[in-house]
Amino acid sequence: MTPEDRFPGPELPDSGPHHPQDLDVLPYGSYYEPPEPPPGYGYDTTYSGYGGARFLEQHWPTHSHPDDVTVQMVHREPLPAPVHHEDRPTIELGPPLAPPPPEEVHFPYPQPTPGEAPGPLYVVGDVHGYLDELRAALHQQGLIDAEGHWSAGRARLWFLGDFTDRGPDGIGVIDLVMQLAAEAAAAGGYCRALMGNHELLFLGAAKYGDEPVQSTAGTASFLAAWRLNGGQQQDLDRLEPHHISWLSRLPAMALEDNHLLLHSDTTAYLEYGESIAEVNDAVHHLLADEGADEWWDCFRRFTKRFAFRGQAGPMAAHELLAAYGGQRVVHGHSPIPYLTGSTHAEEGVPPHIPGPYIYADELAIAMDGGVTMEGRLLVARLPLN
Ligand SMILES: [Mn+2]
Repeated sequence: MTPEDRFPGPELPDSGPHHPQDLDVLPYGSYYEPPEPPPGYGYDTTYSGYGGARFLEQHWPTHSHPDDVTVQMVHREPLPAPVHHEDRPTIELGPPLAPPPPEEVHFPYPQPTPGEAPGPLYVVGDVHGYLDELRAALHQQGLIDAEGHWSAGRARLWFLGDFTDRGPDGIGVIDLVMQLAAEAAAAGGYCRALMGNHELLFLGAAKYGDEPVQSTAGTASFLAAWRLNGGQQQDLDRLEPHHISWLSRLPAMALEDNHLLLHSDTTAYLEYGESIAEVNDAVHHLLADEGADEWWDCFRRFTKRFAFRGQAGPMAAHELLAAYGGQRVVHGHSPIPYLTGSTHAEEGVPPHIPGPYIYADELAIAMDGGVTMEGRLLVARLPLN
């Protein structure tokens, strides 16, 4: 039995009260295929082999001295202890921003001077319309001020995609990210974003609506699939042409400081190109020139997940790193409680998300803290040790 077997099946939007759907579903159950193992590697059917997987625990102290802020590696039961745990390295987080008044918040990044080295690198997991949580998490890391403006100078910030759906204010999230992109660029840093499968789904719902698309498992439509996966009508109502053109041009992947940034934990990227530029060009071309069936196929591929989990996981991560470069894959898309199999620990108890989850023989970092399932919206500074 795999964790997939425990997922609830697809539900119709009007099927009455039900638990929030946290994992994407494709109509007709076509999502529920087990992930394909890389050629030549046995498929791990039990998912019991979480060798070396670990969390990085993020502490948010209530006092405000930056030197006291550390991140400690912790090992959650029942995860096996990693081989090298004698040293408990600590890494510096950004400044603690617990609730001091705005004028007392001090930001570590001076305004740019010419020739200065690049600023620190941050990544943000799936936001899914949770604008308040996003503001809080960015403020906590010193990336925005109390008014929601970029305050991190030359810092580099990457969003890993999935801005809308399930949460209350997806358009507000997109507006904030677009605003920060402009402000960060003016300050000498940058704020950039990857395209997630929910961007494809949202754009598809806006462009193709109820138009039937050819799914491998039958007929579907973007609008129905979007609604099935948490699409919020108020987001669609507020979607404007400048949002669409911004979303349509997001890259699918990027390489920063030896981290391969992806939205989805899948090797399906390899089906779109042999280099990062090829993959991004292919997706842009597809969105600009292709029809609903090709969009759907792309959405379906980038909705796959769990490629880096289990015994074949490290090989899948290595395959992507060998093709595109980098030493670690950093992804969103699959909420950490699903990766660790801890979603059903106790009914009614929010999942415990201490921080980013490092797994697949340390080749992968999961950043989706499951904000849609009362987890946490994670913002982390890279590298994680
Ligand atoms: Mn996703």
